[in-house]
Amino acid sequence: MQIDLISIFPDYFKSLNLSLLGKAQESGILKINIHDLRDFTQDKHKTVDDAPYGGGPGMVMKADVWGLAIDSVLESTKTKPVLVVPTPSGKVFTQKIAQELSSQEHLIFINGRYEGIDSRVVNYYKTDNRIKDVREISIGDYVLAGGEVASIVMLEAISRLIPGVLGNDDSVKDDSFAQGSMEKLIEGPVFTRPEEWRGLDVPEVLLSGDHEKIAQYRLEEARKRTRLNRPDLAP
Ligand code: JAH
Repeated sequence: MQIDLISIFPDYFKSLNLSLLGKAQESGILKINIHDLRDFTQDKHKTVDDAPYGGGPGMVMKADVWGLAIDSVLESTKTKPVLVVPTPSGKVFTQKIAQELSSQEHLIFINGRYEGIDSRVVNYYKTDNRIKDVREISIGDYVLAGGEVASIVMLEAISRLIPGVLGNDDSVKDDSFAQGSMEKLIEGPVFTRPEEWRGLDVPEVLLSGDHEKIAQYRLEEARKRTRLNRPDLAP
């Protein structure tokens, strides 16, 4: 998969060279390109924003600069990318959206700052045949200072679903089991050695070797935790 990210703070994406994502790039499964939006300005002050029409607080990012930046990525590829726009006004990001995006050939993330990007940019690319789809996505009901951190969150969720990216495919299988079954549960508690720590014991059933009992125990714990922390998911 190819991923292009455009931002006025490209250094945010240095973290994508670490861990899972770094390995996926080294192995060639993932090709990540970072672009500095200011490279597409045309004035000597490298202006990326201007006052909002109609007045109001803050600044809006300029459509012309964004248009040149996105076009430059499109001119460098023969693919039809999906354009991902992190915004608090988008549809909420879910595991299902992560799965959909993980099967795409090419994603472009455009990262706004200030009060956001001139709305004509998204409208323009919605009807541009060079783009497969435009997805405006929020990662939750809070406002960030810009889209960069939301892009990193989405990229981590997406890339671990790409075959070969996660070293151990079993943990992805576990996710899809939790997703695919009729009852959607959050995971219960987990334990590792030592058996006793500061007077706290590991639940006996997990040491029993009785896999039937263990599965039963984990299901009940997952249900308890789901009722307590995620009543919205509880049956
Ligand atoms: C803020 C551009 N829900 C996550 C999210 C995503 C993007 C932004 N805020 C929150 C944002 C300012 C400018 C995007």
